[in-house]
Amino acid sequence: MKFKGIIPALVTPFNEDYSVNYDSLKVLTNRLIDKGVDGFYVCGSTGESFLLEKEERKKILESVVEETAGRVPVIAHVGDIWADRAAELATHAAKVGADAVSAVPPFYFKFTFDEIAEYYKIIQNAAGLPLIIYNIPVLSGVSVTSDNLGQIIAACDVEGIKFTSNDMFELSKIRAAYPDLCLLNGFDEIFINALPVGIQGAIGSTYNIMPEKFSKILKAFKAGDLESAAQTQKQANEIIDILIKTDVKSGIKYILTKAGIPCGSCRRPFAPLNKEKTDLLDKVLELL
Ligand code: MN9
Repeated sequence: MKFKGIIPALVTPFNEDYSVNYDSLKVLTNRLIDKGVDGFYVCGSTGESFLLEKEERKKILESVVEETAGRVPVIAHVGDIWADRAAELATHAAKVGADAVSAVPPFYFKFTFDEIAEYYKIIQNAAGLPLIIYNIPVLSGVSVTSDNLGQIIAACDVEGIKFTSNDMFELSKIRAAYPDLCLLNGFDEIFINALPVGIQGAIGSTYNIMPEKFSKILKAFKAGDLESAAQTQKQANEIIDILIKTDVKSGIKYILTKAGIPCGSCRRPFAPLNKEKTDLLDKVLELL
């Protein structure tokens, strides 16, 4: 399988005026490749997709594809509430050389699953690339399950699913029902719990700052050294626990900025970090 291992959901670095900082994006891309990541997920939740202009989403993708230069696969998140905008982004992703497209289900209007299946078909037809469904019920309000996934699979060719949910029972049901599907875990804090279910890898935000910890967990798990895998996950989770208290994306941007890659703040209405939160994050800097 082409999509496997540790795949950072890239943050979108901003300048002080909230414009996209492409210089930082390039430095981050290279730094993560040097750290051994297995791919990139661009303009997802962590990348603040829905706080970006369509043209910015295109340019960010182009920048990552160009800088990556084929060293690892690039997955473009093209999801949108409007199928035609998602299709435009999907066509663009294929044109500029992304390796796959991914999309959250259309949200807000409580679309039927027939409509959701049609949406994925539209995206796939527009891209002609492998399609990875992005299941993140906590944010999208839509749950892709082993039951309704069949409807999407009947409508189009699904390569995989990014499964961002703590429901490991559901994940195992999807694994059992679709043995050939590429399963990518979404919540970094339960990476170790998803491994025995049979995932191929994981897409997550904290791999922007500590991908090596997760590569280590994966390696230890494959070698049968569960104790070491659990130990490393525990260390990572101490950090994630703090990040969740500060808003994960904002916290990661602060840490990257401290590490010499200016990332700015998340776009409004996300609030800039206050002193209480930066104090907490300074602790993370010591733990990393
Ligand atoms: O892409 C990320 N989920 C969200 C997946 O951004 C909502 C995760 O990496 C989480 O940020 C992380 C912390 O809960 O696991």
